[in-house]
Amino acid sequence: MMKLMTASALLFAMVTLTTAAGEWYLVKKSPSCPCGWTEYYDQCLIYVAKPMSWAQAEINCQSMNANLASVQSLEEYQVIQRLISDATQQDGPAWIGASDAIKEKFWFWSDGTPLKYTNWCTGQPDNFQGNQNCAYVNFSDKKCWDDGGCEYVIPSVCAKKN
Ligand SMILES: [Ca+2]
Ligand SMILES: [Ca+2]
Repeated sequence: MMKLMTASALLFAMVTLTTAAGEWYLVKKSPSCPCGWTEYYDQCLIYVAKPMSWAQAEINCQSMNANLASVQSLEEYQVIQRLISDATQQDGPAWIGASDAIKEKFWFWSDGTPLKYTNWCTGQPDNFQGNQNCAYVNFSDKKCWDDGGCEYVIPSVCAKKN
């Protein structure tokens, strides 16, 4: 009797695993992001026009199951810049997820990943007046990154896994 139960439990487990794998396959194959989001590899990106402080912007992203965007390559930065220019016909500033607010010069992304790729403007991040801990894009004519005061109120870009 015990052996029979064990065998049927095993069979049940196998069926469950197969179903789970099938569902996972369906999820992975799903190509589309929610309405209004732009697909980029396994991510969905969105430009948020409403001006907010960096922390407000991050919490707003989190309310959509996202974080402020963590930019991992020049290509991804260019996608984000295009998102901004498509939405606004301008190349204005927007928060991304990099911050050194926890410890000066220790930059990381709000989604928990380390900063590898960066596009800082020359001389940035400079922590101007000892109080610049949050990264935004499209600074200066070069449209590169600057560290600004986290209380600046500007648009933002969120990203989440697709
Ligand atoms: Ca700083
Ligand atoms: Ca700066």
